[in-house]
Amino acid sequence: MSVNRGVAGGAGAALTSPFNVWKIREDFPILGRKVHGKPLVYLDNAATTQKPRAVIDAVSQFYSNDCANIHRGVHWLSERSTGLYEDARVAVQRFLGAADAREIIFVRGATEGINLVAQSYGRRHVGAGDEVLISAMEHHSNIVPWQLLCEEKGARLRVAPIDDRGELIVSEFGKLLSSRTRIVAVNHVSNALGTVNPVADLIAMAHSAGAVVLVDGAQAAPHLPVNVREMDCDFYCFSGHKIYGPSGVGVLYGKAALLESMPPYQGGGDMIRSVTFEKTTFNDLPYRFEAGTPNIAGVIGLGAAIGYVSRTGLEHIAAYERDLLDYATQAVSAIPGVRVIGTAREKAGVLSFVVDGIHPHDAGTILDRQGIAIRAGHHCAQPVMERFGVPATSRASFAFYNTREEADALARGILKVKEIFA
Ligand code: 7TS
Repeated sequence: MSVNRGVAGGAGAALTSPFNVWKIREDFPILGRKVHGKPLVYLDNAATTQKPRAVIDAVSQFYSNDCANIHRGVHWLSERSTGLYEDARVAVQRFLGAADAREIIFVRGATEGINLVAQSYGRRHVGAGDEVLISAMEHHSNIVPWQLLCEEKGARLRVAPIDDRGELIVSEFGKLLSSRTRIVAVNHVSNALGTVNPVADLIAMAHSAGAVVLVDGAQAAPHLPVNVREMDCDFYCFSGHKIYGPSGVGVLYGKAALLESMPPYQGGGDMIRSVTFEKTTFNDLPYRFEAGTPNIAGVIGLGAAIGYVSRTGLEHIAAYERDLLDYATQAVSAIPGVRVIGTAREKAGVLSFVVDGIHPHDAGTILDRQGIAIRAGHHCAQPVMERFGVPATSRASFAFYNTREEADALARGILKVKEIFA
């Protein structure tokens, strides 16, 4: 008996999945609520995901029972909270397949992870005439930090183009690599198009040119199995709130040797070994990059989220979501006047589209009245919109608690939008 069935319907989705989506939905209290009197159909998961009871309870439990600052107390409670915080680091290390927990830095989110690398590694290693290479499908947070760096250093930002499907043109990417390339920064999955990039190939190419590679995994970590050692990236980042964890917390993975060689990003408590007015020496990894009191409850909640998705298994999640995305894409693209933006062969999670003659904001508003939450806009990827000649798209983005019935509701909702504007 489910309170979180949302849109009523059969077990079509469950039949194609090794796990039971209806059972999973029961773990997410919010999925049972109504919006405008209609069952919530939450399809804005690329913006943020909903939280399972395990995460809500972990955060609540911390504040109810275990709250103390970490790494500094001699008292029992502080040891306890430090233990919970460091357990989460080990959970993330295993989740990413990293060699060492010292390679896991807790940050505010993907955005801060990228800024940390730009400001610490970048300012030390990028000089006048050097180049930073990104792709044309990056989120603004993987564009602007590199622009700031290049401006400061007199370096040049190069951009690898994408084709009409929204796939990176790998040969062009290769041509833009040279001995001047210091850093390559690419997303693993595009938030606006859903494209999955062939990151292992790109990394191998970049390494041959002598560049280090940061992979922005904000839209990948929740949807695909990630192994940073197999991929051989130098840096990988993601946000807690997009992987069913709390907001205000995220992860930067970096190879230990690189992190060891990097100057501090921010100064403050916990990142030092000793301080005098003459000289400060810095702490070991990972603490050197975690100045000040971190988001302790957030980190513990993220650990719970990692545990939750790991129990379900990213392989199962990926397979289920791929089937669901294919199903939704077919249903939506069958509607006359609908154009899907982003038709890469490898996609994850995201269905961006435009409806002829209807602004995405209007479409989004009418869908909202039916309880369907999507995002309309440029998705913080304005260059992608420009590439496809649209000011904005409507974007439905999926999680493993979404169902085929919800995809059907989206398609019906779009028909209603067309009816209203006819
Ligand atoms: N990189 C990608 C690929 C993203 O999709 C996002 C957020 C970020 C970085 C930044 O993440 P943050 O948690 O630090 O803000 N993307 C979106 C989105 O698509 N809709 O809202 C936020």
